[in-house]
Amino acid sequence: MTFARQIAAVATVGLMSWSAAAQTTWEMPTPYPEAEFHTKNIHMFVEEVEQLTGSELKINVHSGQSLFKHPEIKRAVQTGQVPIAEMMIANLLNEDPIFGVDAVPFLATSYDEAKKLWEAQRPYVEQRMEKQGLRLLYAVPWPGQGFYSKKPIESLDDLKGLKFRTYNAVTASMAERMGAVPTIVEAVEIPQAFSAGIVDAMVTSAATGARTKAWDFAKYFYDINAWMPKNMVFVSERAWRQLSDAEREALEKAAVAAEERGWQMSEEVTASSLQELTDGGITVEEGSAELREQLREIGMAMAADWEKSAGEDGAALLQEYRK
Ligand code: PCA
Repeated sequence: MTFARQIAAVATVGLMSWSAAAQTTWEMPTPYPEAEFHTKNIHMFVEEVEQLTGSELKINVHSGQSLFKHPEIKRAVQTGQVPIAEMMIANLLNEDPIFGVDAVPFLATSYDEAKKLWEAQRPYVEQRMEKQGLRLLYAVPWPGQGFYSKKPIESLDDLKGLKFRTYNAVTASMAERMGAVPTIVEAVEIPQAFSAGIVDAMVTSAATGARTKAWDFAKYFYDINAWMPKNMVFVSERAWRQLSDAEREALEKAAVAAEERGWQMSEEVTASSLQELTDGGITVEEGSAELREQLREIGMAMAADWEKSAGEDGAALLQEYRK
């Protein structure tokens, strides 16, 4: 063996041992803060993936919009800037109504109903993601949605003209139908939006109310429990294909576990967050019969609009859900 060949051989062996030990490190953005249960669940998911792959696949979580803003996240995955991310599914409603069925008020208001709705929705979401080079891993719901406000809300009259924090196009449309003035504000920006006087009321869950210390800027929580929107964790198909079979299996296994665990966490966090709100000094109410009736009417109008826009797939999805 010539000296040059020897060097080449050593280099090859070096490369081989390097690639055998090669680690893939993924960066993963989420819009939501570290303290939120969705993010805690993601950390457990990531740990399980690392453990199942013997640390071959590592995922660094970037919470609270620190890497990408919520509206940029899907594109960041599609364009290969990051291989994996979390976002709210219903934020894609403008792209396709199928993504927003879990934001239709009063369609699914318990965990059992939400689960049934997800079983009916899932294949359509997967299929639409697939067409865009994306792969769904798992989805987890937020606790039921309600309204926070500085002043008491007896009926929609009290919401007229109120500057109202919403988080996507569906909630903005709902706020408009209620006579309020919507402004989209991301969860991590809620406290500043209130202290800057940009909003005086908001829609969100007990969980996000507790995480943002809503008692610092609101007095009432109307626990309407009108819908349970979901977050999803998804990967780019291209990044997926670059993984080994073992790594893909690990991701799939950890995703199944994360989905199951996440649904449980969501339910548990509902109760503990309501307690935190009360302890913080928030008055938690179901809302007056008048308010609930008015909201139900708005919900029915929104459901009808959704059905109209969602076409055949929407009808099939609802039929499956109601079976
Ligand atoms: N928290 C998130 C989405 C829904 C929720 O409960 C938010 O308010 O942005």
